[in-house]
Amino acid sequence: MVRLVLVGPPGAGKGTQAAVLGERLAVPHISTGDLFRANIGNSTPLGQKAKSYMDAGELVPDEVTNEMVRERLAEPDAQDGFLLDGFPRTTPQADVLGEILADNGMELTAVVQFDVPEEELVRRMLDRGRSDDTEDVIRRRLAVYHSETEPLLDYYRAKVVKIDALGSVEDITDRALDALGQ
Ligand code: B4P
Repeated sequence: MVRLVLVGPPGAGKGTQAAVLGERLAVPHISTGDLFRANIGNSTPLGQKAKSYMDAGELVPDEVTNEMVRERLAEPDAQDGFLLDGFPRTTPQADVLGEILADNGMELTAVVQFDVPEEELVRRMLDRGRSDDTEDVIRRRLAVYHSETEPLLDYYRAKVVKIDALGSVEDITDRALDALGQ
């Protein structure tokens, strides 16, 4: 049973790997980006709040994000492990995750850091072509990653497992499983 957090810049392939790793490790893949996009697709109040931030390459405010994750982690399938993809993205979010885990007597197994050069990130996102993958928005998301999310690598330093996330999807999965001893 594992409780993992994936951290990496936008376009690093967190969502791609999380889908595979979740299956291989038999834990639910919980993606805040996917949860927001599902809410936007269903025009829920939460989706309406998230949309303008995502379109601008900004983070959705912590109070909205934290509550959504708190509810998702309370569901039965998350009690025996999970893989968090895209959360936490700020140190206040990491504090909230710490509280949720402590309240339930849980601990993180590891934080997997995806290492990819910036020019490759931009190339992948432009190829992906999601609505928030325009050049200006990508630049803003990268800047937000450096200022808001990168500090998590220091916050979690004892738990960080860094993997080279360049190469085929299969090779990266193998590297991640190896690094995690799975
Ligand atoms: P996310 O949905 O988390 O998206 P991402 O970081 O851009 O992408 P990811 O790293 O998952 O890359 P992917 O696998 O798709 O976030 C979107 C937005 O949601 C944020 O900007 C923010 O506004 C909001 N949000 C989410 N979480 C939040 C939070 N906690 N707090 C506040 N706001 C939050 O891969 C990228 C592309 O590369 C794909 O096309 C893929 O096919 C390709 N690819 C993958 N692996 C590859 C490989 N090995 N080689 C070549 N291409 C590869």
